[in-house]
Amino acid sequence: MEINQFPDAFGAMREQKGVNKMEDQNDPVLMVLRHRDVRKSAHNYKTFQSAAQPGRIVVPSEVNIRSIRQIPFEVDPPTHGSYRALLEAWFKRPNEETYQIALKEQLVKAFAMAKDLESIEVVKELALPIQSRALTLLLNMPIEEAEEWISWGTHVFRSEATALDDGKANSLDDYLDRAIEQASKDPGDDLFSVLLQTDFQDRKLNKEEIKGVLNLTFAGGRDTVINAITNTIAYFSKRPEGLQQLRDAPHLMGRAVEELVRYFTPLTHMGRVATEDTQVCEHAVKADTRISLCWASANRDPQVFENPNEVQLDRKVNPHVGFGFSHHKCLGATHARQLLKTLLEILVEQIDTIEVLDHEDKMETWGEVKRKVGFEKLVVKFT
Ligand code: EMZ
Repeated sequence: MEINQFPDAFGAMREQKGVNKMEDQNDPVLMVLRHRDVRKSAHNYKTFQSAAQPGRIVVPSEVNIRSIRQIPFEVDPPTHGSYRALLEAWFKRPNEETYQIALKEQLVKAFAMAKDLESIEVVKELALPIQSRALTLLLNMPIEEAEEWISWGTHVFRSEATALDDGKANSLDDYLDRAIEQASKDPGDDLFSVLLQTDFQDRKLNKEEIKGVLNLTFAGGRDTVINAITNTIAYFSKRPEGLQQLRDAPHLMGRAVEELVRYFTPLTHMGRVATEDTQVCEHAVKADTRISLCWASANRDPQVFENPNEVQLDRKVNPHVGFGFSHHKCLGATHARQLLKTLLEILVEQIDTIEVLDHEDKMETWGEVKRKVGFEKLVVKFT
């Protein structure tokens, strides 16, 4: 497989059946594959709920390693909307100029370091530190705080040894307890302190809720952002003309970000639990069983996207679902978009060539389907 290619793993199934049946820890999942069905089911929160047992809508399910309910992710309307309203302004801060300047400074530094090296392993030595340091901006914490987060590796619940690592889940939990304790003793202007002072339905947010928001903030945008950064670098290593296109027409940056998110779809799918016997795309779904909304498949649906397997950096009409759809659209999307835009700016302004020296694909298995989602490792030399 060419390094810059991320094949449409679901093509045949999407066309023939519209669904992919898979097993996850003895709890089956019916993956919904067509753009139209994915959007319809995402919108229908009454039949396909998010507020199930904490961890169950994630595939692979996290019910055995996490008891904290991630907020607002695992809450349904109308309460979902009330939580979201509390958080929205904070998560839109990446639109502010000061935020963008600070983010750019971080990336300039990271790439200056990378260019000085004979070679660098992008996943762990570049994308992970970029993701974690950028998160200090989103949380409004000192940049040094990122060192501990970097030490957790690319996923907070998964490790090389196991797909569901309760040791890691516990470390995150301990960290959140410590940080909340610290913020209540000595409040600052970070997200922990702000949440401790936030009113919700005529009371303060409680500790469970604050942990729920922060657990999601640490877990949700981690491997996804790391894959997006790594994949972008891999992609342009073989497509220098793409960078030239952006150099010549910098106004295309925004569209390019959307197109890369569509093409890579760093989060393959997200589950829902059926609240009643129902059906999707003529397939029966029993109450209390799971479906998943397969963003990766929907984003390659030829009914919606012309030449879906081609990256068109200037793609105009792009109703991708890479950040989800409807009520549960990604809260971190403003941050993620800004991060990817800044990455493209740096590649355009400061990098002439990206030479790949070694790589190993990161493959996911969903029933009979195997999907390349990113890289286990990607060793490159920048000039
Ligand atoms: C959950 C999920 C959220 C889950 C939008 O995605 O991301 C996964 O990486 C985490 O493991 O807990 O936060």
